[in-house]
Amino acid sequence: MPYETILFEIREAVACITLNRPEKLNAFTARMHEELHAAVDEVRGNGALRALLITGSGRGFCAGQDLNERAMSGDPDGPDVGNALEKSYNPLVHGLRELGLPVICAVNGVAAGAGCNFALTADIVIAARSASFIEVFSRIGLIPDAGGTYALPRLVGAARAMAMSLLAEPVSGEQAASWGLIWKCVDDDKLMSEAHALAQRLAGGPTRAYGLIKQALNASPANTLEQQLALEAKLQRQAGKTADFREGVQAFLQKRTPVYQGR
Ligand code: LHQ
Repeated sequence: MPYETILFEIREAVACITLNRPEKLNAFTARMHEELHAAVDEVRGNGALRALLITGSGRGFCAGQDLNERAMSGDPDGPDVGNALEKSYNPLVHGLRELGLPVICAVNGVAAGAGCNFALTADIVIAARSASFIEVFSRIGLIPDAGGTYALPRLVGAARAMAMSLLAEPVSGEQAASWGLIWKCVDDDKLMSEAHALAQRLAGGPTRAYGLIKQALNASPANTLEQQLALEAKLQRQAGKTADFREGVQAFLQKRTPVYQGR
């Protein structure tokens, strides 16, 4: 599909998706959802890819749902927002969480509403110092969606999750990093070089183990210790059968840097 609202590039083993409606702070439209869906499918289907980097063009990362879309205002009884979530947002969140390779999000500016929670779906989030995270939903009478009510209390604890959601105040990149909402915050002019370096580094790693690490950590909050130990045994059994594990051990014993193939 020709992309109009995103840019999709492949550099070596790294795919990069750039949300690209800068004049509207990259707000989501139905078209952008279709394109994101297609791009994530493309990443999933391309066995040569080993990391995905997501960012936004212009001064914002993503301002959430485009509130000008006709579907948002057509029905006098109010739109079926749940439908938009079920059809577009929820599959996007699932798709990224379940990708078997690391997803890095470089938050270059404001990340608001579903744009904030979309960013938090990534495995590693790195933000520019001038970026901000806003659970903006309550300003317009909605609740955090796109996985926000799942991610927030797990990342920053109940007190901060609740205040972020009720007050809808911007949280700066620096604050977000110090709270553990994201991995780290860097100077604006370093954001993209750091994010690309991180993506390249991860693309040279043991991709299958990374996918299994994601599965284990993402399952953890809902599991008992017993369930999690059983899951670790199951996933570690798979990791132990990979060529990358053999290479990792050999490289260690031979005192050299491992060369991982992602297999
Ligand atoms: C926008 C938007 C936007 C359209 C900036 N839409 N144009 C899911 C399922 C279905 C339905 C509902 O929702 C959801 C989930 C959600 O995401 S709900 C939350 C929706 N998002 C918002 O409520 C955020 C609205 N935006 C803002 O509050 C501000 O723009 C923020 C705080 C993000 C940034 O403020 P500023 O830096 O002052 O920028 P700005 O407001 O001047 O925006 C720049 C332009 O972008 C402007 O257009 P214009 O033509 O006037 O220059 C805005 O209208 C446009 N824009 N967000 N969501």
